Amino acid sequence: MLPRMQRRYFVIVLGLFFPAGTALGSPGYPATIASELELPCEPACTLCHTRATGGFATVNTPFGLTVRMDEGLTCCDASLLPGVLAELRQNETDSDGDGASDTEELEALTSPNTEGDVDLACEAAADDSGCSVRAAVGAPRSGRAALLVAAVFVVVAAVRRRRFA
Ligand SMILES: [Ca+2]
Repeated sequence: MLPRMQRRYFVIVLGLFFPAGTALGSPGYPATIASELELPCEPACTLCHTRATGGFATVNTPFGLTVRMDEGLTCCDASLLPGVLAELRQNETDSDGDGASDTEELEALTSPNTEGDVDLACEAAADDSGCSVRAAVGAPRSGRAALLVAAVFVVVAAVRRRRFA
């Protein structure tokens, strides 16, 4: 068990890397949807998220609310998506209420969030991260690495100062 002071520094360091509201994980949600429904591109994060970069607490589009509230899909486990998509297909779920089911719309590359034949925002795969990951690692990786090094120095300095005080 870390002494109280060291625990405090440890929590501070964790906070630097994982600020409040950061969701980790969800790799491959867009890719899984594309592969399960045999789409030629990956749906943009805005299929489920209200922000183009995705992220925690932004799954509030009609389709996002369906998969989150009705199907119980949460962060970070893309292996759940095939079952969710199968259930949406079986139930002919229609999140935007336009008469075309969500899976029909996705397969036709139209948005299940907007009535009518509005094009689905779909993009070539840029990486295999999920929308939550994209938001969580918004800072350049080199910047995060520099932050890690700085944080380690702060903790080491604090522990040494305490030890030799
Ligand atoms: Ca629809």
